[in-house]
Amino acid sequence: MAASELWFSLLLAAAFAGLATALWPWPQYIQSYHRRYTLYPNNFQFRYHVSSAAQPGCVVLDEAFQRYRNLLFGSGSWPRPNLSGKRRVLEKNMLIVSVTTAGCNDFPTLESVENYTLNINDDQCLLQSQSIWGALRGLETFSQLVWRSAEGTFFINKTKVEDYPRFPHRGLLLDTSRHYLPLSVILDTLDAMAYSKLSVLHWHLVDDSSFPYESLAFPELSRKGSYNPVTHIYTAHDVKEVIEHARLRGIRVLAEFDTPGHTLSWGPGIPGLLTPCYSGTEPSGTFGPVNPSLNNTYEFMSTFFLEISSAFPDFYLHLGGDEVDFTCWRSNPDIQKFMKKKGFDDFKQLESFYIQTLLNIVSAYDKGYVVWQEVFDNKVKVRPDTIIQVWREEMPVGYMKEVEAITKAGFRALLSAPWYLNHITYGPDWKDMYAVEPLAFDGTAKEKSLVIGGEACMWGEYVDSTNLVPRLWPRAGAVAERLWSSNSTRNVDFAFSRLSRFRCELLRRGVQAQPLSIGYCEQEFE
Ligand code: CP6
Repeated sequence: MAASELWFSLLLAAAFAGLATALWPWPQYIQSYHRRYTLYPNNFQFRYHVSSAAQPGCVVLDEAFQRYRNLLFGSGSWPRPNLSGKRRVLEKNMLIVSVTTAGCNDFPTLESVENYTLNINDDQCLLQSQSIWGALRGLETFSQLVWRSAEGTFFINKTKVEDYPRFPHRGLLLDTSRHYLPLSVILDTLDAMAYSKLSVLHWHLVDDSSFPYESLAFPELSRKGSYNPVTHIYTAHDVKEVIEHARLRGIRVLAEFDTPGHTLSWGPGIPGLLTPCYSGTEPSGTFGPVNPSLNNTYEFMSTFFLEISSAFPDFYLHLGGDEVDFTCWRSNPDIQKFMKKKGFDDFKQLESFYIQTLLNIVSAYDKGYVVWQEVFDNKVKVRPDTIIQVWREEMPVGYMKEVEAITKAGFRALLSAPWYLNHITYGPDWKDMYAVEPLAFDGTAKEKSLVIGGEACMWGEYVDSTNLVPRLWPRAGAVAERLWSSNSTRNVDFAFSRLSRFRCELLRRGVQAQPLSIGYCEQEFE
């Protein structure tokens, strides 16, 4: 038996012996022991270390302490466990938290340091991190280490964890255009993202089907472009709530306003924005992508993205740029004239002209940007710090070839092609997602360092609030672990046993996660 297999068997044995090694995602380094300590729920406390830079009043951690206290012990009171017999109590029945920098009012960023160490032994129960974001990750790990015996006593084993993410961008894309998702569903999704240490909500807010974002500068957009301008919109207040809920969990909100394609819902609110398509010499009455030949288009985009830049505090905006259909542009005589004037002989050049102008507008607002891979494929001149997101599964080349080309050109890359949660098949499809290796391409160490992570995508054509949650969980967890844990954490049997338990823990926490296979959870019947 190879050493790694032996180690794995030991771990499995430990898991079945009731040792709380069912962590998800698996940490970079962990040592756990049989020795266990009792926790007393009634007076268990989270406490700031005296020398911690963050102290009471730090909202991010104060609120996290409350959440995890509730997740662990609920809000009820517990019978005092009997103190007879020899029993090791968790040192002071407290978790002491210490961070080296405060930053309690900050937003998490791509550069946030999420490292933490957790030490639970005879002398201490201590969570240390550089930043509050690392402390949040460590609190989640702590909550997954606590377990309850059949008699209802809470225990935590002697454990040492040293942990940090493999990739900083661990995203989940939600599409609120094809179907509207109620605010509460988005907030609940952020909770579950935190349970699996995901760090970015990619909010694909608007698309062809509907425009639910209520713009202050252009209220007609949602008035005319949403499914219902009263019930199916996100107000400025809703957006703030999503961003704050995410911040308190160390999650960034990356807003996408996709242009020039995927914009049919913008048309009714902004007359003249979209290209009128022609059949022969007459307008056909249908519309195509944003009209790139008009000054008005760019004036509108300047004002619109000025608003977006301040509504979403993250440094990055997602500007889309995917799947631009040239048929309508080709049919329109004004576009043809504009092409001739500019000397363009190819619609990719026209697309590039539009995107470049838009990128310059957004750059002037001190924002960075993410774009879909076509922007790179069509050779649009972009800023060197642009992030390119790979979504195409095979065509025209394998997605790993695309990552290779992007990083070879010196750009940062995000991988989402292998991670479509909206695609479902019969059976354990999470295993394929789990098996993906984001750095399995020909490249130098420097090129590989340009892969900043990836995203699980939940495109909304066939998904709304009735089926979102079970389709997301626990399958999104497979991507979450691939992006957090070491590339050597890839044993599928070990993952299966932990992910099954994580799914049960999700149920216990109120997330209606679907089963991975036959079996049961104790919690199902509570
Ligand atoms: N919607 C938008 C989509 C997709 C994209 N953009 C998409 C299509 C097919 C696959 C994956 C994603 N549904 N706006 C492309 C990024 Cl396989």
